[in-house]
Amino acid sequence: MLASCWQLAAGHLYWSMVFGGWYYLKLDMNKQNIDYSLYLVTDRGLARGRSTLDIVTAAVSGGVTCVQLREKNCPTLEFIGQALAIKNFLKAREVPLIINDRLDVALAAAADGVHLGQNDMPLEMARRIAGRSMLIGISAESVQDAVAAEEGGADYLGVSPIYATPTKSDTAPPLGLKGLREVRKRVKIPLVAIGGLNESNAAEVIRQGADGVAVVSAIVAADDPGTSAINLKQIIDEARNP
Ligand code: TZP
Ligand code: MG
Repeated sequence: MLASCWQLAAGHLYWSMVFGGWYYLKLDMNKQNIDYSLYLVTDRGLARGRSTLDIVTAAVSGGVTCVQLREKNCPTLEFIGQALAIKNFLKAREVPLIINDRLDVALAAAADGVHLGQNDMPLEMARRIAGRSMLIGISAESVQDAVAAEEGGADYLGVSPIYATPTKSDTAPPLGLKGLREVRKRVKIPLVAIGGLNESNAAEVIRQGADGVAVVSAIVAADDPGTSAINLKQIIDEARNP
């Protein structure tokens, strides 16, 4: 009797370990399959009266592979409402939604990830709250930021700013291509370059080792965000596969 109880417990433990291992592997595989190549960051102030969902719709049909919803002055309820509507649109297209700054909003809207800056919630706390399956992206403004974020378990980096940009003025000094190359040498996790990027310089940041190009104004403020996304995607794809 005692022996069979023991066998039952051992069997249970065995299957929990097999299933648990498979589950964690699956989570990691999902996270490793993210395509960061053309990463859109929204900004309603630059959208020239067009809705964020309209911009996202055009941008995704043009080839945007990842969307970050960035709302700096928006009541929480409205932020969650936007996130849910955009998540609903992106889900069917298998494009991940990442929420800027607000882990609570990301969790409430079942977004795929959260993007945190150096003055936002610390990575370790965010990971504890968010769990393993949520993507956590960290803004790195130096090699030190990048190395610390990788060691702390970030899933990807936003390396910023590459060039000075009127879209965000409270940034560290621009890293330039040299700074980007240095970060690339020191970390293995995916990195997207951001700050002053557009059709004229997107190929260069890919050639310097970025996995993706993140843009705000080059798509959000464009006359035709869809065409802008098509052009950027083509430039990036060509630079990735020369
Ligand atoms: N983070 C670093 S630079 C930046 C952000 C959100 C703004 C980039 O905007 P743009 O218009 O693509 O230069
Ligand atoms: Mg932030």
